[in-house]
Amino acid sequence: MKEYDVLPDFKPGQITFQPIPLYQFQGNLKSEIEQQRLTTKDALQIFQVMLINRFFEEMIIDLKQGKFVPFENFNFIGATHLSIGQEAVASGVMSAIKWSDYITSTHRGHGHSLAKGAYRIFAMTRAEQIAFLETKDDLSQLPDEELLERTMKHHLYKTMCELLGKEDGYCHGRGGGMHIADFNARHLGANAIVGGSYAIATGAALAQHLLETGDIVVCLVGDGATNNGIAHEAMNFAVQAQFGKGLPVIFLIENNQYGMTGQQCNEVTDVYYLAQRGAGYRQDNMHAEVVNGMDAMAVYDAVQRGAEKCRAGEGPVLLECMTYRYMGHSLSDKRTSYRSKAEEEAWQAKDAIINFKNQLVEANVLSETQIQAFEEKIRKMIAEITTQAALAADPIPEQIYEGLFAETSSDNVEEKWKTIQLLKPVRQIKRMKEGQILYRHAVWEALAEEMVRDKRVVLYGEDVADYGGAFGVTMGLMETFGRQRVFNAPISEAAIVGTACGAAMAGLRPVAEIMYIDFIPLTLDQLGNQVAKARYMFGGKAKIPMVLRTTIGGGKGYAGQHSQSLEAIIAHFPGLKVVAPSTAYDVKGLLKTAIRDDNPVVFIEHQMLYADLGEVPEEEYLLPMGSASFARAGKDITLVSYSNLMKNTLQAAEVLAEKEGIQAEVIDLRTLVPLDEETILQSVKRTGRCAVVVQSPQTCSFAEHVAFQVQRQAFALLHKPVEIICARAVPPPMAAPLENDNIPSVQRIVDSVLNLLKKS
Ligand SMILES: Cc1ncc(C[n+]2csc(CCOP(=O)(O)OP(=O)(O)O)c2C)c(N)n1
Repeated sequence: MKEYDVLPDFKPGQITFQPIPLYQFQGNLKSEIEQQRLTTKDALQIFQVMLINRFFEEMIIDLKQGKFVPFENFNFIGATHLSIGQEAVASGVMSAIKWSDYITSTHRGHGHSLAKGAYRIFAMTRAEQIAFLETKDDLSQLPDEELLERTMKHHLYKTMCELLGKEDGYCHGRGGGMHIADFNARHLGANAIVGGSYAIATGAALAQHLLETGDIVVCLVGDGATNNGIAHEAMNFAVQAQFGKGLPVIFLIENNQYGMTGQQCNEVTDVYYLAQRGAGYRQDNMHAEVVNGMDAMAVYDAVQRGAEKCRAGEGPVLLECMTYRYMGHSLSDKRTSYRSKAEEEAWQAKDAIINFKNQLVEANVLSETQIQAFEEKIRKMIAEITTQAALAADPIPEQIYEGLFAETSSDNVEEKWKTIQLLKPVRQIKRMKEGQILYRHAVWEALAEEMVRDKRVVLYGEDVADYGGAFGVTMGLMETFGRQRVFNAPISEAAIVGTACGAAMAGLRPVAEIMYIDFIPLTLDQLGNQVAKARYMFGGKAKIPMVLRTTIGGGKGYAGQHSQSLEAIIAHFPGLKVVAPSTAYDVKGLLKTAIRDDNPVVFIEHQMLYADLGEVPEEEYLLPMGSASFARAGKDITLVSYSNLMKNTLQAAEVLAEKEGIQAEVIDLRTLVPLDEETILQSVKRTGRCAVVVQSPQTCSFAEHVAFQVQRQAFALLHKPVEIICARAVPPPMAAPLENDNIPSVQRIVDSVLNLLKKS
């Protein structure tokens, strides 16, 4: 039951918004040092990081244009987006947060990555620096300054290697410049899907909030990204009243005035300041500000204050840093068709680095000559690491699969993660005769057991709390584990999936729910481009222990948008495991395994299975993913199915045996990815015939995949091509006679098998 009643209240009044400050910072480096908000060491680090960013990217231009040739016939490839002009933002942000805070970044993210890594290094102990260097050299006697320099150089080398697609790169050449991540520095990844990181950052913030780490997340996005749907879903997710004042995340818009070429304020929106949008997300405004993004001090000031708010539990912050990209959108954009020289010159006159140099001199931190020497040293370092990176080893094709799946699971849960306090004792599900319980209760038991075992397991989705989910599966879990661990999500499917990804990468083991598989297309960027790729693309370093539970419908007259069987779309993305159990016993054992797995698992239940009874032992057990089961033995034909259609398939096998004397062997796939090809092939080798029964239309269905594998691997043993028994090529219709015709019935399976055997 909810804590609050929502009562009618029709008093006239007005909705008011708090003012959103513009460019409030009026200090400079000198004043910051005088007020002891910054040391000269801090100032030098900010400057160093800005120079690294600028010179590093100037080197990329030189490489592309052939002005710097590391070796003869060197060829620069890859999509590269430069942030020259925007250095004050990257440097200002990273200087204002702790190294243990997280960031997410964008396709224009070299600067973020270089800066986050640099600040990780500034915070490293000597031992950590030596470990980072991955060298056998004895560095114990190296003076601090030299060790630091060598560590920084290694960071630049690893970054350049990634841009050049080398094995030594941060992501082993799997991601490249647009998808660079550095988990040691808590950089959760750049994102080439504009806006794609909004929910990931929010999920990482959810993890910090629930685990009470005191760390925050900075979600760096471009101005263009703010117009993508996920921006809205994520910002609302982050401010939900059920999280108190909200999650510890700073949404930091790096407004360089253009998307690719779309102009932000006069063309593709009707707001002059994107920070204005913060007002709509919270009763008393999300704290929002517009900041001079050409001034590292102003960025530092705003981010530091924003971070303090987040750490104090005062919820998300929205900062819009006004800046400018000097170069084209990408290396191929000449930028002459959409913006004027006068505009470019006006921004260049505000150059962040020139501005900061003047401030360094004015504050007596460095002299002009010292600045020059400092610059030369960094340029030289970048030239050296570039040649080294260009000559570094490429990844080898024999290792192309490395990094796709984690081989680990949470086999041992540390004492500190065990659930000690429950609001209510865990309900005991009563066994019927022969130890049977409902499929729905088997899911419930798996969830409850895993939540007791590990308090990092949290459950959220639409209506899963008080109501127990649309199908009553999670009923009572909230009363036992509390709202912190079982909570309703807004109707924001993309954010549900994306936040689960971020939360999993940053410490939780979320079980998120998408009510119907029909809503998966709403999540496809998050599921297919983010969740599925985050481990491989980032060099096999991320662990994403999340389960996405969803359900298939059909058979209830719910028609086109609530009855589809879209598992093939999900199985298409390498990096996801996909499970679709058909019995109470399997669903419990597999769900527990999925929750413990360190990979993302899409767990498909079927609404027509929830009320089925099945034997489920009271003792704990796990079932391995990737293992099909023999549901019935036979010698004449192999029938392969999964999920609810296992019932019709088994009944059809029964009819075939009784009425026709045909012995069908029935295989329940249980897991679609990884697919247990071995078990199917074993059977087909005996029977020489195979039919696959699925609830989806044939084209690009999972059945086609199974059929292809069987034909490819057992062609010589087959008497006939594999048959696919499937739905018609129409959206699922509502009327009972049409729906009954659409979903493969027992009779249709029997007829298809007879037909197949007749033809043999
Ligand atoms: C979802 C999506 N749409 C379009 C693109 C193509 N694209 C790449 S970057 C970009 C502009 C993004 O603008 P903004 O978010 O302001 O970032 P900026 O490039 O200015 O740093 C576009 C349209 C994409 N990568 N992803």
